[in-house]
Amino acid sequence: MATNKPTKPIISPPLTEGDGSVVMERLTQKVQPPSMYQVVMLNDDYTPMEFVVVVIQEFFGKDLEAATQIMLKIHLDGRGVCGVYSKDIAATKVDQVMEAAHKAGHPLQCVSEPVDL
Ligand code: TYC
Repeated sequence: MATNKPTKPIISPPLTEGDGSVVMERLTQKVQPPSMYQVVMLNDDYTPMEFVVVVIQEFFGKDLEAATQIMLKIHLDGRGVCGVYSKDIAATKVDQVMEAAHKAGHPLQCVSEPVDL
């Protein structure tokens, strides 16, 4: 992991004073929001446009029009974001797309990457 983000408050051990009294020190730290990952699909010269559109509809919950726009963006720019998820869900989406592409005999590639905040 690139950053070390504490997510829980830290409570230091009690400090005992000379007179027997006890001082508790609470060091609060901000809880970070969960990091999010974008699923990026990559262009290639062989996967049919229709297959990409169906995959985007099926695994990213887009309608035909939105899926077509995303596919065309990938075709023109080389890559495009299909959705943003928690790390685990993004990894599952990548696996699902790669498996569907492999089964259909297409070289379609898909990756997940952290969204920079
Ligand atoms: N470039 C492909 C073609 O011309 C279509 C394509 C679009 C492939 C998006 C992959 O992620 C992709 N058939």
